[in-house]
Amino acid sequence: MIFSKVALAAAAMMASSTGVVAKGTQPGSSNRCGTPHMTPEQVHNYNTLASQSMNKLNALKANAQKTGGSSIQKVEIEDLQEKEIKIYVHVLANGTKVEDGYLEESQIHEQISVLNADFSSAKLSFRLQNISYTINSTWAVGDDEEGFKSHLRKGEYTDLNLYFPITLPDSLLGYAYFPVFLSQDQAFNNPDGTGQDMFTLDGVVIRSDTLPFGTFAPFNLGRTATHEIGHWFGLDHTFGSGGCEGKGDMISDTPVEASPAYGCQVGRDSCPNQEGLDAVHNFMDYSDDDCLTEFSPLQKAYMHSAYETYRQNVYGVKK
Ligand SMILES: *[C@@H]1O[C@H](CO)[C@@H](O)[C@H](O)[C@H]1NC(C)=O
Ligand SMILES: *[C@@H]1O[C@H](CO)[C@@H](O)[C@H](O)[C@H]1NC(C)=O
Ligand SMILES: *[C@@H]1O[C@H](CO)[C@@H](O)[C@H](O)[C@H]1NC(C)=O
Ligand SMILES: [Ca+2]
Ligand SMILES: [Ca+2]
Ligand SMILES: [Zn+2]
Repeated sequence: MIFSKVALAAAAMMASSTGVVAKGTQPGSSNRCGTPHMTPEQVHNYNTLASQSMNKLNALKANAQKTGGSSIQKVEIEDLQEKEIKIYVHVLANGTKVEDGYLEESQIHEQISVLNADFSSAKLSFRLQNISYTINSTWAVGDDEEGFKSHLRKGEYTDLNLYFPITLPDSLLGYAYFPVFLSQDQAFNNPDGTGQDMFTLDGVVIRSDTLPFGTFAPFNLGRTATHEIGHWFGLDHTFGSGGCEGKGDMISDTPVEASPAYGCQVGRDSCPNQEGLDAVHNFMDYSDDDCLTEFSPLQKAYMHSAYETYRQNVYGVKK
């Protein structure tokens, strides 16, 4: 497996229609997310990028302290250049009734509002470009991923496509793809026109009942989208690939966490020998929607770096 799919699962192992299997989940356990492990190459690239973001942030902090002015929080915000991301929404329904997954536009606007609120402190905002509605009983249950994406994907690699089927295979809540060096990966992975087209697959797929006012409590406040879009911006889970040793999520201001936190376990300390309590309120953990409230300063800086590096500098690929 070259490319990992980032998946948010209610339970069980997942195998997507493209044959990508996310590892790290245990069958039968209640896992909010069927996490991929990044490929060794991705870990290397992402780790380098995270160090660069951190150095930049530290330099700014040092400078701010010298000039005696702003607080760390303020510097971090001031440093980031506001980015507006275009969103294309694709509703995959089984008919034209609400119970067929034919979402009301107001519910989609509410989801975009949640995203704008959750990402505002990161200086990232979202603008809804268009909504498409497709009635297809296969796509409405999240099957034939390559089929619906090759029909529906819009915009450039800088733009975010959100697909809302009624449900997903294997009890998934959603999944996304980490950004990649697009032209490089296509050349590598697709030498004779076979393999995955990472431009087409790029985007986020989410069960539509996880949207605000959806029925999938306690995951119905729209935070599945926030979490998955965090992956789309290159963030790993706060617990990385698990355990108290190793690189974790490669983000130095999130405490090392041994395993996902569920519910809202405030005060949890899964790695007592490592500094800090688990970041159970972090959008990149697995807590219930109403417990997820924040990104860390370095995660915010990192999302900008990854977006600039992977999404705004695509050479030789124009679709
Ligand atoms: C889709 O609609 C058909 C009837 O039109 C129905 O038999 C089927 O159960 C529906 N599927 C879902 C997932 O709602
Ligand atoms: C919006 O999407 C619909 C459905 O796919 C399409 O017919 C329409 O042309 C799109 N409009 C814009 C402005 O992209
Ligand atoms: C509906 O999905 C099927 C199966 O993926 C696909 O073959 C078909 O073209 C789709 N229909 C439409 C109208 O897009
Ligand atoms: Ca960390
Ligand atoms: Ca700890
Ligand atoms: Zn995830």
